[in-house]
Amino acid sequence: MARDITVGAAQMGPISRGESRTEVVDRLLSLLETGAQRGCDLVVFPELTLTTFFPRWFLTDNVEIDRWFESEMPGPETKLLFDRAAELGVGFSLGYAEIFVDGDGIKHHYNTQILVERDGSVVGKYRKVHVPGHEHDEPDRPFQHLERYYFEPGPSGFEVWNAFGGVIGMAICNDRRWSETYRVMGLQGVELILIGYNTPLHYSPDPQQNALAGFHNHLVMQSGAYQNGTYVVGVAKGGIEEGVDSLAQSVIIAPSGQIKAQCITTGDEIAIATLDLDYCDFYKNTLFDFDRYHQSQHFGLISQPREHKR
Ligand code: CDT
Repeated sequence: MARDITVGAAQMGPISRGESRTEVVDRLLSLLETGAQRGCDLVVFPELTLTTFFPRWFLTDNVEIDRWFESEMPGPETKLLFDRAAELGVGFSLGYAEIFVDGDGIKHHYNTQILVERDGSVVGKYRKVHVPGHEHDEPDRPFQHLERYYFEPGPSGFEVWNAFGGVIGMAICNDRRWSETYRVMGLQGVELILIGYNTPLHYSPDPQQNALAGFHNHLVMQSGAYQNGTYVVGVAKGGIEEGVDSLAQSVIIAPSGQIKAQCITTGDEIAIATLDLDYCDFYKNTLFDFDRYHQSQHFGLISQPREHKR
């Protein structure tokens, strides 16, 4: 019997600097409702979904900085999303800026994504590992990308979770360009990787890459899917946000590397596909049978036994 899951890639259009969390959550609820009406089990939202992409501004006031972050999830404005998702029986994945205070009272700032089950419970949390951009104020750029100023890399690497009847992992934006992102999860038997992104169409360090942004976006996710026998869902915050044009082209990719569904606008839009997770085995048990063919002894990367292996 097929292990089907219907997934929605809930792309967001621009979010202005002045837009409140409540206004954004309204937009998320609308996408969630559409997803539910169209049979989704899981709706995936982009990176830093709840606000504008604030790392484009250099801020120095810690109180002002922390206003862009969530210290609890769900918080007062996001609880509505959790409650409605549980009522509808639809799970979701949400990217947001997280403040975490550790046992020693030290405050950490992460670029985070969570996976929420159909009953509203958080089953997994991932904190972005590959933090791109620059650490210092560079006001001469047309716009800044100060992720390395605001976020520290997540400490836990790439984990997977048993949820939605399959094995699910998460990655965030720049992570998708790195092959080890997929392989580390692939070796844990991942069947569905959820990736949110904010990708400006202008890349200051090397503008000749601008015209290739869409190509590179699909190239890395399609090859990551194929080389690890997994579905990949890539979800953008696209369109012109505060003067910065960002890539849309959200996609749902099969383990064959083929695109199963894609958004066609740069705004709020949901692309939906029903995925048979058992289809991963056509790749996991043949060309990419890691137990049989992967040369783990050379790389120190060991595969985990897979529950669903046939
Ligand atoms: N958000 C994010 O990770 N964006 C990067 C662009 C970085 S350019 C400085 C990406 O890889 O799409």
